[in-house]
Amino acid sequence: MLKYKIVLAGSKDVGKSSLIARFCDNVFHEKTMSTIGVAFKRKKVKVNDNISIELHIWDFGGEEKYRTLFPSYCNGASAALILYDITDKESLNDVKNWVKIIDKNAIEKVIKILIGTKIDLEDQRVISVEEAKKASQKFDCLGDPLETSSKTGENVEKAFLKVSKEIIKQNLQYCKNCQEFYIKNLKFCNYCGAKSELEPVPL
Ligand SMILES: Nc1nc2c(ncn2[C@@H]2O[C@H](COP(=O)(O)OP(=O)(O)OP(=O)(O)O)[C@@H](O)[C@H]2O)c(=O)[nH]1
Ligand SMILES: [Mg+2]
Repeated sequence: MLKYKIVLAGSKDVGKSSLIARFCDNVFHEKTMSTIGVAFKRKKVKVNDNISIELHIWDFGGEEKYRTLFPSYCNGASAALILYDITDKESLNDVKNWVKIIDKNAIEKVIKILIGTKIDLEDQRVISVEEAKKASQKFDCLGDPLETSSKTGENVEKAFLKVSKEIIKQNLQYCKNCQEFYIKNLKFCNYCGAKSELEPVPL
């Protein structure tokens, strides 16, 4: 099983740990403990009938005092989910700080995806979809931001599926000869030995 590291970033209380808890364990808690330092979870994602990957998900405490830990963990990450809370203006302003750290510390290009949280609190929304779209473009994140709710579960699976598909697109190729998936920079399929033709993975 191919394993990929992803990191979750974003201000304190945006809902990083809650998003992971909903995705990995299908639970939600109204009261949570702030993440102290770093936390880690694994989860298998079935992208389609032929391909599954294992995500190694790193969760960071959003409090200022833990930010010094974040740069070294960006190393080797295939993707970063950067979260903002649709009810908290400051959390979108903070996105630029996370992006700066990610871009500076990643050895290879990291896929960045902007994720809005807490859409069940629509009546308290202060960040418009348009505003978030602009931020996503400005910070070179993938596509439009996805808005989620860890409370209802809305779009949570979709967010991790989006990141998984993009990881596969960027890292794997498809062998027409034996229908296996293998690492992109290889010149020959490491299952059947056929010459690579740079076939994108059919997703
Ligand atoms: N209504 C609602 N509340 C949410 C949602 N996601 C998280 N929360 C609440 O927001 C608070 C903070 O959530 P956490 O997941 O602990 O936030 P965090 O980003 O991990 O915070 P730190 O670890 O301190 O950086 C908790 O009270 C959660 O219940 C959501 O989708 N909807
Ligand atoms: Mg947390």
